[in-house]
Amino acid sequence: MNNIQNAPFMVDFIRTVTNMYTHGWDERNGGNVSLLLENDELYTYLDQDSVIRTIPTGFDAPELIGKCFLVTGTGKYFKNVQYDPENNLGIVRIGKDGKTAELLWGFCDGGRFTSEFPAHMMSHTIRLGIDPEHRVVMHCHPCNLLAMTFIHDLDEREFTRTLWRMITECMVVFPDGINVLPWMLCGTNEIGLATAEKMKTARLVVWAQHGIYGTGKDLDEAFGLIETAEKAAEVYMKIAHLPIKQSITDKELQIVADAFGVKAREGWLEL
Ligand code: 2HA
Ligand code: ZN
Repeated sequence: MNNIQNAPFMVDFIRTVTNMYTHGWDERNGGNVSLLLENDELYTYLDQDSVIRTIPTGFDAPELIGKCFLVTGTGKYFKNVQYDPENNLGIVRIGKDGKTAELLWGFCDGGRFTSEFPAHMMSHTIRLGIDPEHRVVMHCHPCNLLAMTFIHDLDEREFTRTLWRMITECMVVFPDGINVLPWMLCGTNEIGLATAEKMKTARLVVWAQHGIYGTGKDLDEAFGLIETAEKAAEVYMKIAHLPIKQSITDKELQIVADAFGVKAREGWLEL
């Protein structure tokens, strides 16, 4: 068996959550990430028959049976992951009943996966149905996006159009836009279902007064989506209270979309 701590997916995951921490997106135990692994690759590092323990998930995910995820632990701090991955992270496989997670590695102090596991697994299910290359669900608390949910209309079309206008390349990075959930209690199946529903039409979902979810085919893509949206929100928070002299028009946003070969969310530009 190869040493799992050297696995490319492990190295990439640890670098990513460390980077999220240093960006200030994950105070204390804030944030959570899950990465769908390739079983063939994973089983060169782990014995697939050695289940450390089973953990009930509290929901049913028949589409994910047999799939394995590297996921952050509940109550764990992103800042500590790089120093003790086996305690702060875990690899779980969704069991044959669709309702149990089989721990294959990690959570070595008896811990378990993130409290947002329902939102992660339900979002994986939806995104995989849309894009078979989908692999990552990422949640964090970036300051400017959060701040924006206090002062901006939460209508997702208006929220997105504001962000599209803040940096020319936003249209290229998230042409599908950003969906928005009103404030809801976190860590529940209800917010998981609501998040997954929003994932049907966008790879970014804001939780008002809480944070954001990003998804993608790899860790860089999910990170880059959040990074770009957060940068745009930062520009907005710097200018929202100032007189605006000029901006990017919807016509110009369409020119960007055409130039980069992307399609803006249907009906979201006023042309
Ligand atoms: O505790 O971010 O949403 C981790 C979270 C919950
Ligand atoms: Zn959170």
